Amino acid sequence: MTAQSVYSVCPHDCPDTCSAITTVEDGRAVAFVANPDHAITRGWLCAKVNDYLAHACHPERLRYPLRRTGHKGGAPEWKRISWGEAMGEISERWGEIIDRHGAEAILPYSYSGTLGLVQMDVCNTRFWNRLGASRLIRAICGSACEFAVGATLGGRHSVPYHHVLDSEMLIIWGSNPVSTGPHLMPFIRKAHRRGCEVVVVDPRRSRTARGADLHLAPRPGSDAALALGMARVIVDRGLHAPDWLRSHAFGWERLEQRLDEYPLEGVAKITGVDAGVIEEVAIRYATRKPSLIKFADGINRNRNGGQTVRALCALPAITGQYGVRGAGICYSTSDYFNWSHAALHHREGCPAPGRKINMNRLGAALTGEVTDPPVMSLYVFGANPIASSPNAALIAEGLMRQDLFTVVHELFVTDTADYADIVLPATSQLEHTDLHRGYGHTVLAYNQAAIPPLDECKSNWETLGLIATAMGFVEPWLHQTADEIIDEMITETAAHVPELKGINLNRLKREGAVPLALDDEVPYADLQFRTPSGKVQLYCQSLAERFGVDPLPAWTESPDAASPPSGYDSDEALELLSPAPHHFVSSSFANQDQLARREGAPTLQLHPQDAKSRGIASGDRVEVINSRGSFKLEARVSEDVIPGVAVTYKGFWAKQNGGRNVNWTTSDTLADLAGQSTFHTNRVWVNKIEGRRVT
Ligand SMILES: Nc1nc2c(c(=O)[nH]1)N[C@H]1C(S)=C(S)[C@@H](COP(=O)(O)OP(=O)(O)OC[C@H]3O[C@@H](n4cnc5c(=O)[nH]c(N)nc54)[C@H](O)[C@@H]3O)O[C@H]1N2
Ligand SMILES: Nc1nc2c(c(=O)[nH]1)N[C@H]1C(S)=C(S)[C@@H](COP(=O)(O)OP(=O)(O)OC[C@H]3O[C@@H](n4cnc5c(=O)[nH]c(N)nc54)[C@H](O)[C@@H]3O)O[C@H]1N2
Ligand SMILES: [Mo]
Repeated sequence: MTAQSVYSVCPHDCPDTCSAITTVEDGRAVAFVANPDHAITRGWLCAKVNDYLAHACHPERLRYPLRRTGHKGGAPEWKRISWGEAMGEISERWGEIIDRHGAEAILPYSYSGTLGLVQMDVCNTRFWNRLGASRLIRAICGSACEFAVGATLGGRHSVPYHHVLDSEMLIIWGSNPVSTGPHLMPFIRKAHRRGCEVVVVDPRRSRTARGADLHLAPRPGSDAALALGMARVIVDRGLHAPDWLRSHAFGWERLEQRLDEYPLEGVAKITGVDAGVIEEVAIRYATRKPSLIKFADGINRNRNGGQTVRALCALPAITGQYGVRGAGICYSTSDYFNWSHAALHHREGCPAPGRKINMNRLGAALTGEVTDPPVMSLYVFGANPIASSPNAALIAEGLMRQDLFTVVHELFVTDTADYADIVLPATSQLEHTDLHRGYGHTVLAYNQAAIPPLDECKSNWETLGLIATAMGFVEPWLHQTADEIIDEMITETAAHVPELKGINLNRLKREGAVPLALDDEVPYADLQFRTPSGKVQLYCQSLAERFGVDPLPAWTESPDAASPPSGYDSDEALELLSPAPHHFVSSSFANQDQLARREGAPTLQLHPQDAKSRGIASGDRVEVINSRGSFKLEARVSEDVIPGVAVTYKGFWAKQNGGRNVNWTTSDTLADLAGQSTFHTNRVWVNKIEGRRVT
């Protein structure tokens, strides 16, 4: 028996993108452990991925292509078919659809099952360009953040995790890294022990808030007012940096005037946070320098998410803290380099790019919002929209259409796969090759296929190659190996990204993880911002023109339009937040027994006041309902949430929880910027199931 070790990478949606080592014996993976030499992973894996073999070797992994024989939805019946039959049927159906409606009638839907360059980025682009299919606006997660940060600073260039060791104050604003980016935590804890003050801003007491010095719990969606109110305090006290602002910010005079609209008492009223506390935090933020603001994408998932993030990005400018080690913002490193667009897309000989469809409007798109041509086929891979996309009841309605041809490429028969006409079995990360870059750091990591694919599983890229062949597409860039793609992408990108110098496929294979040549850089140290003014763009005309938002950061009340179901009063509504669960990544892992046990059944957390007025006690079954839909779960009465707010976690599979989850209530209304999803702007009504109250 010979054991062999290969480099692996956690492919899941998390800023940490950990590097691991898989041990293989006789073609079987026997161990998956953290890479001790990776600067972020540092020899440990999170609760979700620690037992990755249980995920990859799950007894319910799909192993063969399936064709549905019974009804769509519910508990469909399946018949095993060969890959040849599956390819024949897909190419034939698509051929007919293209003849009748054009290729834009086909919509690929993918998101975050894997974040690999080959199995996600390249799979999102090349084949669909060649086909001329509709394109997906990928706005489910953080597009408002991306646009807001990009417009203000010129790109996403987060401070490296270890720079928090130099911070004197850290505000973790609407983020929960204990669960969502755990490899930042050892740095935060070390800084904290050394005396760095840690403040968490979150309407609920999250795991991260529990460990903070101070927890501010504003009303959901009121953070822009909070930030601008803090700015006003800072200016009133003369703690801002006028010289810095004059030299390095654009639009400060106008923003300074705008701050008149955010007096302390008014902001306290909007946010529900005590005026004295806001004042104290503002003063400390401006005086305990360097001070750092950490946020992730959770903060932007509400209707005014884009303007909220612009307000947060203004604070370091007002206090002159961009370009200072341990200060500024800690968000995403995604713009340290961008892959060569030409190599990613390979548009040679392709039809004109197809129309764009916002992924947050999937249900609407399938049920009449998109016409000329209507969507006649959906190809889902690396995503589970029935469980994870907003307004799932409408998505289910769309997927029930008898004339819609749905193909789902998956590792498991998910909630979404239940609606497929054809299900194709996908490889796990242990069975395919890929290249990954973190979005919380700047290390590239190579994932070598450790074991052969399980039975008839195929990777995303291999599957699209087979469909390309069946459709008669012979372009070589649709039929490269994963290594050829990685090699080409690095070589082409290195032509405009000097930080890739010295990094190539062979080195990645040999070393597993290779940092870009800028890991210790202080972002914006040269105070050059890639914005139109070259400065921090506090006033932004282009955003105003493109999205119709105020050119300055501003807070506007942007309530959910959900109307009360009959028998309920409007003022009985609660704001339902559905943040990230600790033991799943969105709906990935929620079908894994041990993790599901640790996470527990879904609960609805309610403040005692809201529970009392509804006659609800911990352990009661409750129904959560609004005009979009409803779902049922168990109540937990807790002071961890503020009055007027309820909390449950995203990610639970609908079919394992009575047929529906939180996304039966979430809204598909788009946010203020970039078509962003608005999961957290969700008005619901809550009712104990036995015995509806008599009103
Ligand atoms: N364990 C785990 N890790 C994950 C994920 C997962 O599902 N599970 N998902 C991954 C993905 S896809 C992403 S995008 C990231 C997200 O990473 P984060 O943004 O850190 O996570 P979220 O839980 O989405 O949101 C963070 C916090 O925002 C709070 N929040 C909601 N609305 C408001 C508001 O209006 N104001 C304020 N101040 N706070 C608010 C929520 O209560 C929550 O605690 O995490 C990634 N990591
Ligand atoms: N209520 C609520 N819902 C939310 C959010 C929220 O805050 N609240 N957050 C949203 C956010 S931030 C995000 S990013 C989205 C994520 O939404 P999705 O991207 O849909 O993520 P998952 O639900 O994890 O589904 C990913 C699927 O990909 C499959 N998969 C994994 N690897 C592969 C592969 O290599 N090939 C193929 N073909 N399949 C693979 C997995 O088995 C899994 O079923 O969820 C959103 N949903
Ligand atoms: Mo996300």
